[in-house]
Amino acid sequence: MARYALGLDSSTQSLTALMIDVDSRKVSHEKSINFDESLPHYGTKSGVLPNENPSVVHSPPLMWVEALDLLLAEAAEEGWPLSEVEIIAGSGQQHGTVYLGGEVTSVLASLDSSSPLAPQISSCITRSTSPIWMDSSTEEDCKALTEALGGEDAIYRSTGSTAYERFSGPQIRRFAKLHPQEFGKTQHIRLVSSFMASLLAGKLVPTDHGDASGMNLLDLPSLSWNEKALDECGEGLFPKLDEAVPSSTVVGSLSTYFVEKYGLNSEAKVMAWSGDNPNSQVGLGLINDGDCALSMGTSDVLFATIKKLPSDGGGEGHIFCTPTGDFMSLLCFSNGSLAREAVRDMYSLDWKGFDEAIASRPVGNDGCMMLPWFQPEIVPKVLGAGVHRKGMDESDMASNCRAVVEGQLLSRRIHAEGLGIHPRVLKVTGGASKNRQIVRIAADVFGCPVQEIEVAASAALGAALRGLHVLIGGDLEEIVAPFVEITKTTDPIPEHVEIYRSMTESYESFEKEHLV
Ligand code: ADP
Ligand code: XUL
Repeated sequence: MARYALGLDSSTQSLTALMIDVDSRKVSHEKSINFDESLPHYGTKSGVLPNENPSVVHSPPLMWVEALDLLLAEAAEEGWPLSEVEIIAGSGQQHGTVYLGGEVTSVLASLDSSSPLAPQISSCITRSTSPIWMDSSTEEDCKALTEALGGEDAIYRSTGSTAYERFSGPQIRRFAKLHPQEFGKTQHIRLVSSFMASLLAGKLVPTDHGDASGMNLLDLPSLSWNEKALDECGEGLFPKLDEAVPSSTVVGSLSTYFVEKYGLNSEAKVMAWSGDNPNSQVGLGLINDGDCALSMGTSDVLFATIKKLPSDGGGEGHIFCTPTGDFMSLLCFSNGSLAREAVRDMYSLDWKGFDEAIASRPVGNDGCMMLPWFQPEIVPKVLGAGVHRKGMDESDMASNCRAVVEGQLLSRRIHAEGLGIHPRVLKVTGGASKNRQIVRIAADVFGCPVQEIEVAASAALGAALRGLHVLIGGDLEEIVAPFVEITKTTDPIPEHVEIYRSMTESYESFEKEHLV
């Protein structure tokens, strides 16, 4: 009989399932359902509910519940060997919160497999919609929390991030202040990850350290809740949250609901779920200290595994606990592909034309530079969009094409180094990692080899790999390696590295000049 590890990923727009065959160590099955398309009755667009206030971004938690039923029903119908699944782990979009009444304990313990899941859970939900990571309505709450913890530096040192609007602590505070009655009825709060894991286990299960680090509530040095932060975000918050646990914790066995309904294995273990970024740390194979990846999608995200909490960091980016029991730094740059596209489109180019324009200019662009803040930037914090140029103007097509890419990558390196990240090798993924010029400049700016990697669903894969590791034990790096395919390596060219090193200081000053 074969054995399988199942990884699920409840993301903003979809729910994905991915199975690994334990013996062949290969991905055997994978499928996704898109919320808007498959569950149109919730009225979401790209997984979120329309709202006239653009800073309020919520999703219906029952949609995530129904998606779980639907995905497993489709997998069973397609003949997935669900009875041979030995472990289930998962991943959730980070920061989103689900609010539950006291009856959830008995409801979860007695789920009826002859009826659908969502209506059974519905009576337990005390806040009908869940704020998610795209919500930015909690500016006031962030200020109050920062003050309560003793300022920006103090909150960063304790929770790994300064107060962010989308983080769960400020979100909980806003709910407690605006809707004290509903908050009073709420006896349990879970993140998307721990809510979904609770459905599978048929009981409330704790949030893992990885996802709990996206709340501004967990004290990372001690891995326990920061009591001052809890007090500030809502009365009696501790029992509502429960203690957070290491991501490798097996939190229970599978609820009979899923065994009876979909023929899943009654012996299957349920692991703590984690956030999508901590799961991707495993799915991208960033296991060792300093392992680093740059994902160049809509935004550019730089992840690095670190064994020790940085003593300093200037409050930029986030530090999250990882499933491997280490930490990761995450820097999110909002001006990623959209900024590159904006420059490309300014000159009506396609990507080929954009590359030719870059190639026509010398490395270092003769000192021409751009701060490509086409929209507000997260790192460094720039609230008002604005593009700044040095040594060139907008009419110079080729210089602008080279300057946007060089500027972005210099900025990635400067801010990564600010967090103590000096990659030996940089893995790149995402749409823009297919671009030869961008990859060449990345290798020369970072002064290290750049490896292009092919991973489809890194969060679901990371979850399944966490499960596999618990099943078979051994060295995680060895287990993960065959799943992360390196398609090409680009080595740095020493003369180019030198040029970028000598440009760094002037780029940094240029950036500082325009930060208020
Ligand atoms: P996401 O996961 O955020 O949707 P993807 O990783 O799929 O993003 O990447 C999509 C982005 O990749 C697009 O916005 C596009 O600008 C960029 N992209 C695609 N091909 C190229 C290319 N040849 N050169 C540079 N950027 C590219
Ligand atoms: C990370 C973040 C996003 C969500 C998206 O801090 O907000 O990456 O996790 O799923």
